[in-house]
Amino acid sequence: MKKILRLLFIMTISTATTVVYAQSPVKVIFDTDIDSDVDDVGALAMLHTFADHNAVEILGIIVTSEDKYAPMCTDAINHYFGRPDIPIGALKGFPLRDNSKYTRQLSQEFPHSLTSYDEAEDATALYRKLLSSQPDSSVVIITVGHLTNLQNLIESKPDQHSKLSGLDLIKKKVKLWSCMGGVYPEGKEANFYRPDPASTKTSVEKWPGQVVFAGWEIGDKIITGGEYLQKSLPKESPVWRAYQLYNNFEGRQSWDQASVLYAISNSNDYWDLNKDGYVVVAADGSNKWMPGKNDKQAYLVEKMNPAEVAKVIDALMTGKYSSKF
Ligand SMILES: [Ca+2]
Repeated sequence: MKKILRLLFIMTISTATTVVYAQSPVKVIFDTDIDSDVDDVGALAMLHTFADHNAVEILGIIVTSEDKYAPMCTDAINHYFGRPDIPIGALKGFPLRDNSKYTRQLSQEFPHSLTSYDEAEDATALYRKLLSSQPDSSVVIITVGHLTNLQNLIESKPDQHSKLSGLDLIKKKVKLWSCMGGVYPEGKEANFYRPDPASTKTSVEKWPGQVVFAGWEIGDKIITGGEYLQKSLPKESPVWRAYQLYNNFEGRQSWDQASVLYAISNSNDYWDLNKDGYVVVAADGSNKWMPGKNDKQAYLVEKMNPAEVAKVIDALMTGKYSSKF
């Protein structure tokens, strides 16, 4: 009933104002290297806030990480936000490590269902299952880590979920790839070069649809997760706990949250888009924007003062929502 009232409220607002969400939620697959930095946790918290207000449907989460606790940490956050059934996929078949500042603790301190990394679904199979079950041109993929799993999707073959190749499945089902990666107009950024630069080259060069890059320089100026978050969230929140463990609320850059905000918000107030050109990725994962004709790629250009964007992101990370986002 609450959900219906919210929907009616949003629909009522939508007739009176111009900046509103589409009435149906954005269908999101979130591909994250949740382990090394804490902005992945902030980005996931934002998605749950959007989902609470029918602006997002989280179809699934792809964990692109070598951290043995990353899938359980993700599951714990989903449980906290009341979405314990979100499917989680992970890359399989390589040695795992344990050096995150927060994933082990979150998976030990907060309830979740997954009991091990291996229990997570195979990332490529999950990508294919999720995409094949959705309406055409309806899915937004947000990547905020390296691109190994996206490359595997692109190169995937027909399977029990779909007769289409990975590339054809993307062409049919995905309407936008929002990618936190690279530096614009040029530079070298971790999601692109570490640990799998070849996957960046493949993903960027073969991606058949629209992609918008949120470069390092965008999130780098947006500091969130400081005192405001510390005071706004209960200590029982895994988001609060992750930021405490990461740097005790000193504040942190918001690379990943920028990519989420761009993908979900209908507002043009935050950033401009540079659509004039395309990105070239070198073998070492460094990148350069080349002027020229390309109607599929764009990158975010600063528009609103980053301190103001930070307030918006901090609010969304702590569960506050208004239709103006
Ligand atoms: Ca990340």
